[in-house]
Amino acid sequence: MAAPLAPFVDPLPFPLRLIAGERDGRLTVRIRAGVHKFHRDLPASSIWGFEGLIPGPTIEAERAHAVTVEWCNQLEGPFPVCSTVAPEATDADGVPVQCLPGLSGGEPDRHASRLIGHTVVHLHGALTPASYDGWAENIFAPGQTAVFHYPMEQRAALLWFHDHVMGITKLDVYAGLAGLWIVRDERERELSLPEGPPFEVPLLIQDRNFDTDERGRLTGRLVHKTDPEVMEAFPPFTVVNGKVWPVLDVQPATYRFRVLNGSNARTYRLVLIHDGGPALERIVQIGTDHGLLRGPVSAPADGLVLASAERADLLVDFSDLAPGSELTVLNTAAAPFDGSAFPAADAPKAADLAGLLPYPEVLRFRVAGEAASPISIPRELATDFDSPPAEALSAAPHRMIALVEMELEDAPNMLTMRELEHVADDREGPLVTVRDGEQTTRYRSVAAHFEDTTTFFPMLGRYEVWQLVNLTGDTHPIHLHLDPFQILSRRAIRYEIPEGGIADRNLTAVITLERDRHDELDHTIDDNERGLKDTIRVNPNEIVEIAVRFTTYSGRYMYHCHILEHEDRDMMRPFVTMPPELMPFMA
Ligand SMILES: [Cu+2]
Repeated sequence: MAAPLAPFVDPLPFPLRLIAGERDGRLTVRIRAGVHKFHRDLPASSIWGFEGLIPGPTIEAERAHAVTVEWCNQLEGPFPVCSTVAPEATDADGVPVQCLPGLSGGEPDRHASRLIGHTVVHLHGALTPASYDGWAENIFAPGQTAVFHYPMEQRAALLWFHDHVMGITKLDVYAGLAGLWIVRDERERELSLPEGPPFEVPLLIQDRNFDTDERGRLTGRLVHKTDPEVMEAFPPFTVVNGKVWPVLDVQPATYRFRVLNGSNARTYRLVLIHDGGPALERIVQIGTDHGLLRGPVSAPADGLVLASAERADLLVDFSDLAPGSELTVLNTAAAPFDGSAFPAADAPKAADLAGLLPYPEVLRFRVAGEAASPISIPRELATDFDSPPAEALSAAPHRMIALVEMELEDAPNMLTMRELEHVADDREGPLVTVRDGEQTTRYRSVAAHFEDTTTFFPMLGRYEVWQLVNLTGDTHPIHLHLDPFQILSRRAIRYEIPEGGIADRNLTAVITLERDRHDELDHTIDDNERGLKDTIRVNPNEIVEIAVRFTTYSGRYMYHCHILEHEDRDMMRPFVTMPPELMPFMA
């Protein structure tokens, strides 16, 4: 399908830098309406942004140097995004409407058009006291200010801050309320990694759609469009640092890319193409969500997968390339993503309307200018973490969470996370039965919706094992607030859910820990997932086990799917971290 915008004509913008150390750790960030040009040939778009910018400014902080941010809500309506549900999933030519600009016959959602700018800011990946974590219901109105204190007692990593308002995160983030936050530390400096421009380049990848006028021309007005069959928005235009399909001139040198998938729902599988074929060997990944891996790893053979909110710290070597060389980053992940493979060699043919991927283009690099010496990559990177000790895990409480999708008539499907409680063998009623070899364990569902009773009270300092079992057809990136975690296992399951087994709160299912014969996924853990993560992909027909140890701060936090349309409806739950001394007093 011919693109209505020319790719690779806008230079990649670098977000404005706000270096906390130059301002005594005290920052003021105004949250306000603005205008932004997403592409040379698009009219300016109305947006909401931190400092009125897309992306918001990148805040750079030092480990153990606290940062206080005064978040000043100066938003004002009208809400800049037209939100709509198209009446049909495809147009008269059979093209999925989500691949097309415009409203596709949908009515603008009148509730969305009346939003006036309530917000709350969450710093994703930060070890933050609960009162500054951006609880989804602690909303501040236009004219109100929140002063949040971030201790920054954490290792170097790429974090990001974004709106987190109950029920409308998908709209507020889509309107532009997102920015990057980099924590730096001495370990990274010992490794002589590039810091700042030109060789350290943040890449915030998102997808956006725009309205059209009566003649079919793009107007620049942001459109969040879903359809009766797909409740997530998968817009056709990939936007990097605020530009559709930009181009970056690079010197023949090694670059450090700090990559974040900040899309509402889309998962990317990024493949670097040079001379018509994959050039993944040029990429070395050194860090993940919470910073450095123990050692550098190669890109996965199919390409680098990043679901919403996942990050990658990459070194890419252009040092041997002649001026004029061009390399292109393509996305091969169909949407909604279900973990299916796609060979990197086929990336130039990845366009797939049925997979809501009309344009695989992401970004182009054009080699120009002076050669600089390549970086030698140390074999040992992080030295400050190990796998969770076996004795800690054997004593760890286990928590089982089932991800389920309930189909509804005349309303978008509802996704929930069912917290499951172990019950005795003679228990009757709607139960989840898990068969693992000879062992059978039964559970009942004790919570499903955000407002249901809190059932998770992790004790500070103690390891816990969380088991996330996916009973839906799509991959869900599950994010825990507060501390990072490590993945322990990813295993195939098969399951049966009887007719009516997914009720509003109850759940009936039989889960067997063995591969379904129709299941083609390999359920492996990628090398780049063996670091400190805060968001983990849980693929269909899969159970993922993670080990988490909450530290430092007691209070009420959230965990949720980071597909924003899922988080808003209703894949989010609270947990309360508790100091050990107070546990005996819990009823
Ligand atoms: Cu989800």
